[in-house]
Amino acid sequence: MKLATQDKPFFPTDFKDKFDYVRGLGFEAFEIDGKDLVRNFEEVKAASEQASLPVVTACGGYNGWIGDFDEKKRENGIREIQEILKCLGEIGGKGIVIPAAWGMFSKRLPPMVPPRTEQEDREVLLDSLGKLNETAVETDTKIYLEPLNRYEDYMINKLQYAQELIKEGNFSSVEIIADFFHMNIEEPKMDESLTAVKEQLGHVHIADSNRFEPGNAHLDFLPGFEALKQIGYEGYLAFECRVLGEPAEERYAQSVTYIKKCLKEIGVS
Ligand code: LER
Ligand code: MN
Repeated sequence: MKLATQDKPFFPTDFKDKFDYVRGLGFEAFEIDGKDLVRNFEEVKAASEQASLPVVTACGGYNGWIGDFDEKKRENGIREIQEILKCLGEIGGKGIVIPAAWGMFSKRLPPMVPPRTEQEDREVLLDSLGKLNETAVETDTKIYLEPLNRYEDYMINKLQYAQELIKEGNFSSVEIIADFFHMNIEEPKMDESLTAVKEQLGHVHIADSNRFEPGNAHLDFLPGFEALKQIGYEGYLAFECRVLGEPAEERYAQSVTYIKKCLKEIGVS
């Protein structure tokens, strides 16, 4: 398992400096914002090569969700995700992380009742994923479908439901991304849930129980990491978190050390 990070406000802005800095922190790869990749493609490509830091995944950076209520926005989201996939494919990236719809609706917050039926939601998601699966095949990339917790999304909250959608659509290039922050809320036993989706698991996000850097709060990463080891997961653990306290640079470096220690404890380095 290898460590990757998303961008942070305290990283240098210039991509070459950013990637050197990220390497210096002990990461082996970068997860980029989709629009940063599309808008700065040549610069990102050159910097990634020079710093020997692969840009492996994209997350965010497009307008419109694959499960958007607004058809125009959904179409736009699909178009922009396709553009990001083309750029990722050109630099040897693995794929893009996409939830059904982040922050659009929650069944646990008023008004509680979404404007579509469950069956309609399912059809919309299958349609979007079908289109994106084709682009992923063409660009040799993957779509990493992300279950979010009940307050951030209402359509896909659990790994198992993402797995059902992938199987129903028979999508060869859609996989699951498991995010420890969301799993901590939605999965009764993270290790069992991870094991149950081992065939489809393609990517992982890590943060602690409070969405800040791993190691600052009360999430026990070991059972989940042990399950990942047991199922032979060899992909990335991408840090997706804010950083608590100052100086942020030091806190983040301590978090990398903490995760490496957890991996060592289960015999993975
Ligand atoms: C949002 O909480 C999240 O986990 C992101 O990865 C959204 O794609
Ligand atoms: Mn995530």
